[in-house]
Amino acid sequence: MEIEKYKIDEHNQVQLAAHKRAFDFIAGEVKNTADILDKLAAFQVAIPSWALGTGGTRFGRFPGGGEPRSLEEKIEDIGLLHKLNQSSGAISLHIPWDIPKNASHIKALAAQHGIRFDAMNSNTFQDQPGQEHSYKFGSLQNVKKEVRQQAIDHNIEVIHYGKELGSDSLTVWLADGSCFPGQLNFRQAFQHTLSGLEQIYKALPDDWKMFVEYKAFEPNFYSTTVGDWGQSLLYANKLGPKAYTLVDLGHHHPNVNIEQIVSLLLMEGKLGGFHFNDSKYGDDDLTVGAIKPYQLFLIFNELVEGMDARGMNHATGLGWMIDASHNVKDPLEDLLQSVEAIMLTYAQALLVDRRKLQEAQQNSDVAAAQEVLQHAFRTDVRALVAEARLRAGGALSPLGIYRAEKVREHLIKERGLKTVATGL
Ligand code: PSV
Ligand code: MN
Repeated sequence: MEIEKYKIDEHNQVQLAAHKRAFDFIAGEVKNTADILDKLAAFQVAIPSWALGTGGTRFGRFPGGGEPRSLEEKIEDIGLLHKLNQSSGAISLHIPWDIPKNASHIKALAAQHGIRFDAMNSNTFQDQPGQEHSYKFGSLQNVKKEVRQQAIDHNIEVIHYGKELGSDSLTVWLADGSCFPGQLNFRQAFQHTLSGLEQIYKALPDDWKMFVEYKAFEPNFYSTTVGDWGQSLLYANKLGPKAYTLVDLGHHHPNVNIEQIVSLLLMEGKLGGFHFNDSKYGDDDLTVGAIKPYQLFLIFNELVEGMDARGMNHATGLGWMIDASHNVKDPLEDLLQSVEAIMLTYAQALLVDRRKLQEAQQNSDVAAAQEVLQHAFRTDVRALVAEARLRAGGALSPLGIYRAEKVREHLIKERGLKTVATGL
């Protein structure tokens, strides 16, 4: 479904006066408004192709209808999100859920919507129909050479699809690990995995990056072969300069200090990709910022500080992606909320008075340091983010238009109530 630009303008018109009042106020408060608006406009978050359908749990799935039936329809959905918020100009594909049968057609369609191809994701955590060897006991770590080879070949095939689409990175997330003590020889599992990753790394084009994503647990519940940032960094360091660690917010044990991890990985030049979501207990796939907005702010604060220290471009220096798909919301509404939460938190991180913070740190003035951070976190930046969207041609209230224009109802009419998108 398409929302014409004039419709967006009409909706914006109704809210313009109130928005202007709020924007003038914040612009008067903030020193570097123009710079912040430019940075917000440049910042794009990739939407994963598997988040456009309703996610499920192992107990059930309750699809809301109108889900995209093909890769083309997924791109159309992201096109709609991007048109409204002007910050979702990228898609991250999962193979084999989204094999592009006609790459040039898919590429042209994405370009039409202003969407580029972000990291490609391989999948060796499920068995596909007709697949020769099972991944039940792992993929790259598997004790059987033929299983390992199959997983290597699959990743190389994913690179091939990515090259056709103009992507420049591969994310490898392995579900490999063990469920019971004694099931695995940890060193052998590590060595097998490393040698598989080395084969994949060799097939990587020169200008590509490889992201090694870690996860504390699930689907394995005793050990995970790439279980934390230390293990991921170990692989990335051994692989070489094109290999990086990827941080997914949902992949840590409770209360881990993720902002410190991010800071040190950036210092080492080894943070490559980032997956946004939120959680209360584990890998809960909840909307970004829905549970722990202050933690997200502290992480963003380190991202901005660490990237600036290395002279990195915020928009292009890391692969930014949402990685969530929950089972009770309209997925497109959920994604609009997630992107909004990311943009708000990024804006707050840009507000942090770095000079004052550094001064407080050098003086070990703990209270002053806290004041600096919480001042930025408690600033209402909604009008700043809305202004950046408005200037880029987007909507003052993306979710408001989505509802007013009854997008889901239209999608159900167009695609049917019983459609099920590929993905989890
Ligand atoms: C695994 O939990 C993960 O975070 C990886 O990024 C996967 O590619 C994605 O979720 C979807 O399964
Ligand atoms: Mn992830």
